[in-house]
Amino acid sequence: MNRTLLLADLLLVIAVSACGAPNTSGTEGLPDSHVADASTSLSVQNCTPLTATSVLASGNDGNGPQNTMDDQLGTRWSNLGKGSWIDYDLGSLKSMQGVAIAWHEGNLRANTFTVSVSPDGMSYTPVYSGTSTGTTTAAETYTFSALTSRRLRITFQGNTLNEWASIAEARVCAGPATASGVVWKADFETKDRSQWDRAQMVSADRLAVVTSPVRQGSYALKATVKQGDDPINSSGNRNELVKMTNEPSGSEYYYRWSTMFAADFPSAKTWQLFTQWHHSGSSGSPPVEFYVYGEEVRLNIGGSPGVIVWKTPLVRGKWHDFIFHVKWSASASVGFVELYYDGQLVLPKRYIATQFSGQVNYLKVGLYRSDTVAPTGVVYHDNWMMARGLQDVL
Ligand SMILES: [Ca+2]
Ligand SMILES: [Ca+2]
Repeated sequence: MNRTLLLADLLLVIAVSACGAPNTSGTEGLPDSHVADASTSLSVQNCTPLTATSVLASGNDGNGPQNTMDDQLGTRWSNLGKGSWIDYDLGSLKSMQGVAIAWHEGNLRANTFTVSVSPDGMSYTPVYSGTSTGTTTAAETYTFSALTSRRLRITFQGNTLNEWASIAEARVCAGPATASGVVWKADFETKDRSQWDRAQMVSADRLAVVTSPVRQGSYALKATVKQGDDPINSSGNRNELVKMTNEPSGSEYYYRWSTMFAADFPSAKTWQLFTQWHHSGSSGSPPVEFYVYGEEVRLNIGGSPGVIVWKTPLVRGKWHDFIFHVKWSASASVGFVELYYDGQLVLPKRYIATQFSGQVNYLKVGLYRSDTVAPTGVVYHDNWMMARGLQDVL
């Protein structure tokens, strides 16, 4: 009797193990007849697969994450535990709109999971959550709204049989080709201000094209403001270049530029704008303002009072790279802003009104500040570009 029970126990253990029961060590089960033949290769439907340049996972049981990129359904990545993740790097920003996943033993258990994406490996945005059908070992395609990003992470939240995260193959699915094209460039390599529509300056030395420092090429802009500089008989002191961008309502653009604040840039508890999109009307604060206040760099959207959507400590004496993505609209549910600063996504897409109703905007770059600031202010600008696609400004 004892012997029979022992044998039954042993058989149970083998059976459970073969189906991939949870255990606290070792690998997930054994290869068995449920699994696709090792020679079965991946095919995906409703997905144009992108090739990842590398893959990482939160851990593995000896079945490493590379096994999800070998085209073979008989090899897999496995890791025990809810919260296990696998993360594909596409090597650069790409348009994507889904992920195809062939789950190990996907015909025996339904897997609950989430998908998130990241442009930089630091900030992740969830884009999908759901459960596999549990009816097939073939790849299933899960779609989300098209977006541009670099990394895609699948996070396992459990399945109907156990807590093994096991994926035979996975591919990020390409999104539709995104708009591209450079609309305008102002890198000062013409050695003058001719890439801009006009200048508001008290004298030519206030908006000088210089050979040092430069961020790109051989020339950059040095903008200087001294107390009392008021070339347009308006509020504040300024010397600014103007580009009549006149972005239509509903349009979407990427802007790239680099700015350096001089080592002696004034510290003042008031506004010192270095880039602004001014509304076509003449009065009131502009809808988009990049400015220094005290020892902070800030981005304010919506005029006065508006909303400070981003700020960072002011760092003088080095170039800072901006990539600013905007959908222009007077509607807070349509317009948005997104900002990369020094190569990092610092402001994920935030919906907000970026125009005033019935008005368009134009770009002003240089230095415009409160007339209460006494010390001379110097700021450098270079490498301006306005384009339709993120790939254009990278
Ligand atoms: Ca595989
Ligand atoms: Ca340049």
